[in-house]
Amino acid sequence: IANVATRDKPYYLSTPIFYVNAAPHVGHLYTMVLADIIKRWQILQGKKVILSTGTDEHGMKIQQAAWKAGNDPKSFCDEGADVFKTLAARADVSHDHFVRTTDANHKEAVQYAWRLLRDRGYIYASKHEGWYSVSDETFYPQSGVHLVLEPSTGRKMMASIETGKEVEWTSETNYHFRLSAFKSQLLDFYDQNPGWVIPNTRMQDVVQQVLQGLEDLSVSRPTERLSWGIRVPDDESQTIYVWLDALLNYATIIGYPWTPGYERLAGWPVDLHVIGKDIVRFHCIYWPAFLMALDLPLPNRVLTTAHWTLGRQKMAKSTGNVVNPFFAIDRFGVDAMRYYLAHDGAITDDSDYSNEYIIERYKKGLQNGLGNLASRVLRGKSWNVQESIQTTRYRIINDDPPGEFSRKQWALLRDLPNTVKTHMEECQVGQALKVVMDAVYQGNKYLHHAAPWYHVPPSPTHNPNTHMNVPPEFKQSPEDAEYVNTCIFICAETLRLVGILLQPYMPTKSNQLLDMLGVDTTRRAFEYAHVGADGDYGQPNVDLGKGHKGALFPPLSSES
Ligand code: ME8
Repeated sequence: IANVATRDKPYYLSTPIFYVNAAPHVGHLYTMVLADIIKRWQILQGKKVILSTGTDEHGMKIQQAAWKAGNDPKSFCDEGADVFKTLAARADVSHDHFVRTTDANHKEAVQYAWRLLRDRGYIYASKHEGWYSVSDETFYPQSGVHLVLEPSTGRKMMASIETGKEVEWTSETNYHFRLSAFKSQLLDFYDQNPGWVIPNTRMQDVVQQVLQGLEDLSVSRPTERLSWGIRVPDDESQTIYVWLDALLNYATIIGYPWTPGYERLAGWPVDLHVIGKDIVRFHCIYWPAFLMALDLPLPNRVLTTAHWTLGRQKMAKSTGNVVNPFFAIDRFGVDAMRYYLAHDGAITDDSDYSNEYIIERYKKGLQNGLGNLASRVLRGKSWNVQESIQTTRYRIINDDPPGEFSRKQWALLRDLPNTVKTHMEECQVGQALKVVMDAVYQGNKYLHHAAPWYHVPPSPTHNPNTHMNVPPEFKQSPEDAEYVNTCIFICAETLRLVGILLQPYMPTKSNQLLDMLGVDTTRRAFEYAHVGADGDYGQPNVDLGKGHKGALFPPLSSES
């Protein structure tokens, strides 16, 4: 164990596990992609990382959806889980584990946890009475219901004020978890970890909710009402509440219950949960309370994201207001979609999804931004760059390059990796991307203003329009050569740094770019994302002439 304890704990991050009652939409894709970007970022930092995702397969909703589809629940879930797995593969989401709550080891581990909670006195049986809605699968307080007339029949009935669904007075015995006992322990924890929930506004909401008081939580349902789930150990008449079952996935997928002393090696505790803002209460109040009761260390952080809307309405499978993620990937390409989702998907405020925005981002950022800079530097026939590279190659310059424009771009590049790192440490994935893209936009401006083509002798193959001011008898002075070298160096370094930093976002395109630059595959980690870090003075490892010359981001074929 001594040996195990000193080994590094892998960085462990998770997505929620998704309900299989309907097909995935772009909101699910966003969560997966965001988690994958963070995973790849941590790998870039040299960490060992575990990413888990999966499907949430028990409960009334799934049971009913299966019946509706004329399928038995297990086959229905098998098909649903496959669709989410396929989506992860199509989106280049590099998960290490895919948990299914119907997996035998998950079910056994949940029952183990239940027994532990029960034996420690955190679970007790009690009678529960209240207004229950079968379709919402929840109890409502007296203040949450009212008398209405059923629209079709005029029959008087009690219904939920919130959802309009019929409720019935129900009395049942089920098990409760002593959530109320954890109020002060939770508040102490939030107090000691003020940055636990990102963003801070949601952290404050959580604290407020707990301050207002916690009621014990019903954690089982009568099996006659909910049979598609994990049975309560030693009481077949009760089935475990889906959220207790589901939250435990984060532990069961990495081998809970662990041999004491081995949990760190397995990855526990979770470093980061990535979730949508719709499930904050479950992850930030119930989950830490369950873990405290189980005596397990709490997750280090929870990143809660805003939602994607379509026509300003939340994208949700229950309403059918959704975008099919497979179609979107087919149309725009996986890296372009990852780029768009990371760029426009917000943490705090909701984002409205639109194909027009995707096309706009593609044109501005990828085609005219990054793709254009790459082709100007790597295929710079118009300004003779190939000839220049062959004659001067480029040398790594000292950190005081000549000329105002060069100095400005140089300073930008010098700050770039640390600025990106600062944002990523706060899980501001979109902000970090915008900083990288700004380096690209500035790179293009820099090249335009620095205009190295005026310092290169015209060649028979050159485009005369770009050499209008260069007379045929132009002789390149050593200063001209140095100037051109500086420009090529700074632009190539812009591309190299950007290529490294974009790997988490666009794994394929960024590596294609790094191939085009001739950057060795062993020199693509974050430690190389510094100006001049790849090679010694005068001997760059970047080989601009090496890679293939196709356009990195060809025009989108369907722009209408
Ligand atoms: O809640 N925009 O599963 P779920 C952005 N099984 N993200 C969205 C989104 C949207 N419009 N809609 C969904 C569940 N998501 C439970 C979780 S975890 C132990 C159990 C994302 O299929 C977002 O991350 O309803 C949200 O939290 C998740 O999908 C919910 O997926």
